[in-house]
Amino acid sequence: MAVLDILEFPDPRLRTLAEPVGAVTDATRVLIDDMFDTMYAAPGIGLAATQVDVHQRLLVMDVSEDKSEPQVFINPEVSVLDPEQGEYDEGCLSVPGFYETVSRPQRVSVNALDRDGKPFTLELEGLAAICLQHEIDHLDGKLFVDYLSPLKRQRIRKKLEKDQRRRA
Ligand code: QAP
Ligand code: CO
Repeated sequence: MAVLDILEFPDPRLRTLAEPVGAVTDATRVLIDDMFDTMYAAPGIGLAATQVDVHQRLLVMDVSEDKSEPQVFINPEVSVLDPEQGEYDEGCLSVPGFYETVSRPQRVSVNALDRDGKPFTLELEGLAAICLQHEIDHLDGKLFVDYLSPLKRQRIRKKLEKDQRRRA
C-alpha cells in the first residue's frame, strides 16, 4: 500500500506515450493497488499510470457515489457507440484546482484486460464514459487542457508553475 507522487502540468513526462502492458504480473497488481491508494487519497475518480510516471497502458477509476466500485482497465481500446457529444466540467489530479468544460462522446464501448489479465468488454455512458476517455488521453500523452483555448491553457500553466515554484 502506497500513495504515489502525481505529476503536474506542465511536466513534460505527462506527454509520454505509454506502452502496452506485455503481461499482467504481481508487479502490475502492486502498481494497481498503489494507484487506487493514490486516487482515493487525493480524492479522485480516475488515475492513469502516466500520472504517476509509469508509462504503461493502465488506468484505474471509481465513479460511484460511495467509492465502492473500483475499476481497472489494462491496454484499453475504446470505440464510440454514439457520436453525440456531451459537455462535462472536467478536472484532473495533474491540473489541481481547475475545472473546465470539455465535450466528448457520451456512449463508448471498451475492450481491456482485468487485474488477472483476462479480457472483458464493457459499455459505458455518462461520467464513466467521460472519465475513461479522459484517462485514456493520459496514456496518449494528452491532457484535458489541450481541448481549451491557448489563452486558458496558458493561464492555467502560469498559475501551476507559480504554485510549483512556491513549493520547491
Ligand atoms: C478525471 O479527475 C475526470 O483539481 C479524474 O484539486 C474528472 O479525479 C474526468 C481532483 C472529472 C471527468 C470529470 C481535481 C482532486 C480530482 C482537482 C479527478 C483537485 C483535487 C480529479
Ligand atoms: Co487527468
